[in-house]
Amino acid sequence: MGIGIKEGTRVSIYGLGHMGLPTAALLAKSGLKVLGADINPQIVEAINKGLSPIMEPGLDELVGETVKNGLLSATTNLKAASMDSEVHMVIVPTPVDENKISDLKAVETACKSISQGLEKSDLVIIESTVPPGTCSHLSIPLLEKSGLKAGNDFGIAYTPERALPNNTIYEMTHNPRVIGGIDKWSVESASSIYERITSGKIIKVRDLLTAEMVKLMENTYRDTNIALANEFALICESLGIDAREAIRAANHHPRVNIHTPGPGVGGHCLSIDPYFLVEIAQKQGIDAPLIKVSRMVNEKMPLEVARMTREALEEKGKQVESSEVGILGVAYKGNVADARETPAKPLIQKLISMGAMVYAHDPYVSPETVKSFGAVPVDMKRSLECDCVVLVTDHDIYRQIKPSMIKKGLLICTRSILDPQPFLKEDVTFKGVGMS
Ligand code: SAJ
Repeated sequence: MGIGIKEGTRVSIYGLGHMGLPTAALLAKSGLKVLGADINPQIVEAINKGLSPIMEPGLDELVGETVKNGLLSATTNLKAASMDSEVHMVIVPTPVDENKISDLKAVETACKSISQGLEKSDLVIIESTVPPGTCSHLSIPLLEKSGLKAGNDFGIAYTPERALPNNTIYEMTHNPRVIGGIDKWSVESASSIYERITSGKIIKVRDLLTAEMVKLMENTYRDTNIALANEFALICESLGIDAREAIRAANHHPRVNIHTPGPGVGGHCLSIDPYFLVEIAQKQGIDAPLIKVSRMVNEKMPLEVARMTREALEEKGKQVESSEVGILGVAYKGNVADARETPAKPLIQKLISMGAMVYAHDPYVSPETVKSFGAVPVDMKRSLECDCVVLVTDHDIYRQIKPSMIKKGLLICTRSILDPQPFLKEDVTFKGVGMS
């Protein structure tokens, strides 16, 4: 069975989101004919007009160029996409449900559609983050409903996506790729695809299971280390230590890399992926206390910020019940428009439950999303006029905040983007995660 990835090889990509669309556009730019398949007609329509529905630097141009030259197009007909391609890539979201169990419905739908058009010598690549074992226990059985046998008739590889939102194009074209497959042919074929778009090293691991595990280790490593930084911050706050100063000093140690304390961990990845490991550990009869507790520490941070806000208002002789709180930033991290799993949401809801009137500004996130969290969407000036200003997201725009802009003299800064000194000199109360 031999599929040389040659000019004219047709690729279908299931899921045209933050990772799928950049991957599709980059593969089209490399000369492959790419058919994107998504269940959302608005996304498909925008792409076929040469527009990117995703806000990501450089993506609009890439989509426009590749749609114009006919190498990239999109459809809502997943079965047709499968029938019209030799390489099938699954890059769909894999959230967790209310019990923190993986919801793999999108992967199932994509694999069922692919099996309807799968042919001998085709290659299937799964990129979606999944619990280890998903390729073997879910994807392959669904793909084999085509009557073809994985490994004998078609290839399957797993390669986790690692591009950082807001720097996706650069990371996708430079980051190393980890690839595991059902057999050598699958790994080599998948490698020849990614070598077209990344100059990064291709790291081949022994099998699908190992590659699935690598992705979860990466993001769980970060989540647990952020939890450690947050726990340090709470201890430092109780002792009157500036945790950021202590962390900066500690990180001079050649083998120490303490992460940055913050208001909590958001995003579609770090706040979700660790639960996939907890899930598989439980299935294997193994406990995973560190991973679970780290998630609890990070999920508790928005409530700690609400506590800091209440305490700071009380020190000023005000009650949170009758105060206005101005939130700066609701996106899950700086300079992105993504508010998925953002810590701003539980923070806003907690402040409202305490009786505060909550206003929120974010230059990237829609007023509708802000309203859906329960806050009043306002401009930056209005947020800065509130009894207590809480900086939640490290958008660059907030680096220009001056003490005189904090009208009521109280700022809770949960990110390391402002130097406290100028505010303290101007009698602005400056508190924050890790700062007392
Ligand atoms: N955060 C902190 N302190 C830190 C670092 C981050 O509080 O020291 C917060 C951020 O503000 C944000 C959250 O954690 O709310 C996650 O931010 P992130 O930048 O660490 O992660 P993501 O979700 O934007 O992207 C991660 C990346 N994974 C790793 O860095 C190992 C990216 O490479 C992955 O592709 C992505 O998850 C994913 O797709 O899984």
